[in-house]
Amino acid sequence: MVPQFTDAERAVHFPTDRKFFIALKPSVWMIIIFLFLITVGFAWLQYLLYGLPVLPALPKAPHPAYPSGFPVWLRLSHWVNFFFLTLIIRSGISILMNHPRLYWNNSCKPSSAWIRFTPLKTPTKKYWTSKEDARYISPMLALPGYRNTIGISRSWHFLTVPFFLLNGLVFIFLLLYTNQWKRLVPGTWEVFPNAWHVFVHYATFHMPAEPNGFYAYNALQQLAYFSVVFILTPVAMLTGMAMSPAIENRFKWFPKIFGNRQGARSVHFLVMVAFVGFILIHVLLVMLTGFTRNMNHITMGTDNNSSTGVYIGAAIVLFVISFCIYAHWASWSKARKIQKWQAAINGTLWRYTINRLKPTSRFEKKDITPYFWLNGNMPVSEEWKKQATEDFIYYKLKISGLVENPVELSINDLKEMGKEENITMHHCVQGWSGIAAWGGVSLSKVIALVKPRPEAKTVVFYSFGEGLFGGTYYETNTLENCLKPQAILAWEMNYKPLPPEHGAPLRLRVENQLGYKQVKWIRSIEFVSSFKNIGKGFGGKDEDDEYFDLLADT
Ligand SMILES: Nc1nc2c(c(=O)[nH]1)N[C@H]1C(S)=C(S)[C@@H](COP(=O)(O)O)O[C@H]1N2
Ligand SMILES: [Mo]
Repeated sequence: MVPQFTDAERAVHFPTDRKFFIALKPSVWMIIIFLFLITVGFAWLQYLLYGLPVLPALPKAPHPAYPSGFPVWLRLSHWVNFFFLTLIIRSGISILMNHPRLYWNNSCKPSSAWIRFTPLKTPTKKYWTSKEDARYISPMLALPGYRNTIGISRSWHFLTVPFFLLNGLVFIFLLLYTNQWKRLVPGTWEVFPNAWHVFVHYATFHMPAEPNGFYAYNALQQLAYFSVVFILTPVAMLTGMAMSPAIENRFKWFPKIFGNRQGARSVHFLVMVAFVGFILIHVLLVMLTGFTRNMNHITMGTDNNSSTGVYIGAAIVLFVISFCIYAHWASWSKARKIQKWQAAINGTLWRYTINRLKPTSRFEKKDITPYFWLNGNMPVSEEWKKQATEDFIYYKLKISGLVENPVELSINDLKEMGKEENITMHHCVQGWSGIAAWGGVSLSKVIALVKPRPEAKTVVFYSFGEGLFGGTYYETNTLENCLKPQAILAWEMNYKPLPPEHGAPLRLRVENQLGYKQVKWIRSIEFVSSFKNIGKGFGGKDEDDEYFDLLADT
């Protein structure tokens, strides 16, 4: 079921090489083998030397110290959670494949990746963009799948996250409000040795004696559920937030909880792997330990062997699968709606919270990363090429639109206005980052010079280069955002003239925004009342053509 792609879309989204590929660094293999040996290996050793450990008896009937049965809110939130988690994981996989490499360092040099989902260890092409580097993923596995679909996959991811969170908060609140928390929160440190003893059973292919899950869980089960609710989910949230430029620019310490932005991204991925691992084992054990009874627990809230629970469970799973098929269809037929919904919900949330704080974070010289990925098609325009051969001495930046004083400025004119220097982190929407020193004129000075009229609310930056599907690359920013201290027009990168591949002669830096706002090869600037009449009207080339986040003013 390949959507009706045009030829250009097909070339981008459905490349000829669609093989799934995964490679880990040897040191990562060593860690996995080591972890396997100290868990499964020791379990076997203990079993062979001392036999199976004895497990404490757990109640099989109502017990005053344990909650009894599963109230309706708990059953509901369990399935609501399943629904949103499915969407979050599937869209997350799509996002991951847009930059199919994970690192522990901010430099993101391809060869430093600890895991990659592309056969290309080190790209050999001189101008190799991160959009070219993206990999295909089957829509059976990911939402919406295919290649270079980050706009739509992010829309799904962020549309579902607030509901997933809300459901989780209601769940935790009711858990604590009732005595159901006793199911998940261990009452004694004995839970650790007991969990190990249960693990020795599983690892050596013995089923431990079953408590009745209606009243109590075994120690390993309890620890697993506890970790999912109280460790995995919060870590997923924190690592997700640590990747955001809006947060990093207000709270520089935040990504450092995980080392750096890439550490956060790697941990975010590992949390996903843990979730998937948990779901697989959880479902398997539900099946192996009295499937019909267990299904009645979690659907009907009854503790018997009638087949109703299995039917309801199957119906819910069918519903979730149907929704995934619908979401696949909607990703192509209703992409604009999904993009707008996402912006309406999260844009509003952000506007009232983080956006009110001033972006400030700056880095130091020692933080500058030796590697900096490239993105965007190099300009093919003759005008730019000619100017490039002349070192841009005849270049004139045209500033027009709703201003009192339209101007044409050479790079020298701009230099005379004074230089601002910023060492900042670049956050590409696809996942990579880099830290560089940028030198250029503060946008607020340029704005003061041209004197925008009161109707001017938005600033458009037009490039010499083209977008992924052709046509002039442009992005807009609110006038307000352009007045923030970190907004500069840069002609220097790392204390040297801006190299052609990074946007010579002039590029935008607005560090509280994602990478796609940092227009390279700027040809002209226009002040307008709204971005609605520019391009397709969504605020930028990537928003127009690739459904990127509509967040004009973070
Ligand atoms: N003209 C133009 N500017 C652009 C792009 C583009 O495609 N065309 N891509 C953007 C994106 S998505 C990123 S991540 C940054 C990358 O900047 P770099 O190549 O200097 O790393 O440029 C931004 N500016
Ligand atoms: Mo990007």
